Amino acid sequence: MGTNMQDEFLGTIAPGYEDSEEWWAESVRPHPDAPNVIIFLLDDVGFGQLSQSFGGMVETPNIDRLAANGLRYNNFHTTALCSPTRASLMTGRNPHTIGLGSHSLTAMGFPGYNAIVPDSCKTVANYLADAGYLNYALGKWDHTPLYEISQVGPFNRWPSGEGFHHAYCFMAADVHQLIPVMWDDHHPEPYRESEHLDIDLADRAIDWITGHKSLKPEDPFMMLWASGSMHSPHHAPPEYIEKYRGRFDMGWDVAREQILVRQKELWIIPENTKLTERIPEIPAWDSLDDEHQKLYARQMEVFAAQLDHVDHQIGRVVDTLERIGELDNTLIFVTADNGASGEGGLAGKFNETYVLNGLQAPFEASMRHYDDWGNADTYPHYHAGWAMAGNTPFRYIEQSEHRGGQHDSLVVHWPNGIKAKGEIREQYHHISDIAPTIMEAARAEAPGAYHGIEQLPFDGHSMLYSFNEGAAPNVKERQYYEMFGNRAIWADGWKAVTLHANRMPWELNKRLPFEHDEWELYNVEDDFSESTNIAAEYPEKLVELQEMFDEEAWKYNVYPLHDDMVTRIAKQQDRIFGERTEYVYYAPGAVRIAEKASAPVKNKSHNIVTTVDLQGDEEGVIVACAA
Ligand SMILES: [Ca+2]
Repeated sequence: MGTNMQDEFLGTIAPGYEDSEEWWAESVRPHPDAPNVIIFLLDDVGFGQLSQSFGGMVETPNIDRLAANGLRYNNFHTTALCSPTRASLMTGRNPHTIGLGSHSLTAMGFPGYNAIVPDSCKTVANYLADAGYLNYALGKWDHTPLYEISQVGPFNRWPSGEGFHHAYCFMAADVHQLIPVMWDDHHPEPYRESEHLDIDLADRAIDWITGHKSLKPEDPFMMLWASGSMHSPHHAPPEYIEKYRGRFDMGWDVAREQILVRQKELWIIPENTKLTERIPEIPAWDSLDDEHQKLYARQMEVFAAQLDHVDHQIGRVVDTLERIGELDNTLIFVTADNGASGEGGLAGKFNETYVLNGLQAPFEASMRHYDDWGNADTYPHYHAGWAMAGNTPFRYIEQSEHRGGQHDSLVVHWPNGIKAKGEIREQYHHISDIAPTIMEAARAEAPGAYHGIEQLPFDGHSMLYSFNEGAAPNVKERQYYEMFGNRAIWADGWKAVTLHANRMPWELNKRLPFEHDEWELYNVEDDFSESTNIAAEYPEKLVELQEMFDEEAWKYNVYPLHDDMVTRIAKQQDRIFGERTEYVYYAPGAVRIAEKASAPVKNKSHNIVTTVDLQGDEEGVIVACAA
């Protein structure tokens, strides 16, 4: 790490050793007070779900313990989707600045959307590596273009290219938690069964942390611990599922009311916060018959079980830090990448891949999996009604730029750097603010140039000022948002927002001209939940904010807007393979070739030819195509 260049040799060299003088470059050392850093990043977890310390209904004693001994930020925002949030988290820039305005799956050949993070925007891990940190990535890594995910890379956009020295990851939006498909650094791990991937991730984190502090006790590390929980598939050990049996029979409407009460009791939301109206597309719980209520309650029981379980795994890592005396010197963040996900649609799904094909799973098909919901034979997602409840008190869900999609809970724990215990912070912050915060905590400067390439400054602002100054005013002045045409701008306590085409996340094919979108206006200073649209009362304010959005959109590569997601996905593959029509795969090396890196066979005629050398009694699949 960080050794100086040999061409600065300051000793002397003569033909003989006796007349020469040795000289050693000094290694770059981290600041003696630089903390370890761990980001526990959960997936698709709503503001009202992350922990009981934010009013959630699931037992999360370990996250609660960190909250009680640290800070809770109640005005923290993400990008409303996995890929952009994760890239913004790593780089400290707005997602469109770095080509990740949307998911890398839906990339387009424009600077805001090409899914190619420019070399002028290296990550906090890159910078910390040069400042003497060792960096570890675990779990979900979801912003590498899928066609670059194979043994032959390129690896610039893998964890290794983004500054992580070791990685044990699944390079996708989600993974089977019980039969995980993992990459061990650049190597595909053989298929295997797991008791639960979150256990493996905690085990690996504990191995790495204890090894690191045994071998280099003085050197800090940074770890991204990005569980696939609570993204679909919802998988949990049976004893955890059993624990939650019957706890959600009240349904999502009553759940929202109960969460709201707890949030107010905890002072997590202002006393005058109004519960937003139920999303009209989602049925009232009381309108459902017993059979539907039974299945949908079960879906939430499994979700709760998995959240409880991942909290336990976070606790194992935290306990290890405590055991080796590193907990006080570790800056810990716990948050999620976006609000709760409604991609389960209006029935939930025993198999998530329905949604990827724009389909709803028939209720009867899901009901057949009632007993095994959450085990290895299912790949389930819950009804969008539970996502709505998870985002209490906000409106809408993941992908929307209303607060339901992008307002997330954040816990920060760092006894050496934060005096307060259990306090709430209300300053407005964004996922791009975490990287600058880490740099400031590490007492490291973001470099003007990285390995000879000039760096753009962070778009984000460090949050460190607020650690010990609870009443400090906002340092952010404005923040734009855009996701699949959903747009918003926050500035000085106001927010203008539009849900493009009124599209729900389970409606993949819905399109509409952008000029038809209706913008709403909220005074979020007084109306925390965005419950009362006051666009008609303040038309000039709305225009002012729309113009500000336009200004930010040009500044940060948000244009052009394009809402045809199906075509965007398909064009990616056409572009990658061009005119190539023949693909030959050789045994034994051609393994783990992901769909986007393999021969494109969808929507086109094709032949598959294979040579099978049979010995006699073999059985098995020769070719399979899973939808
Ligand atoms: Ca997500």
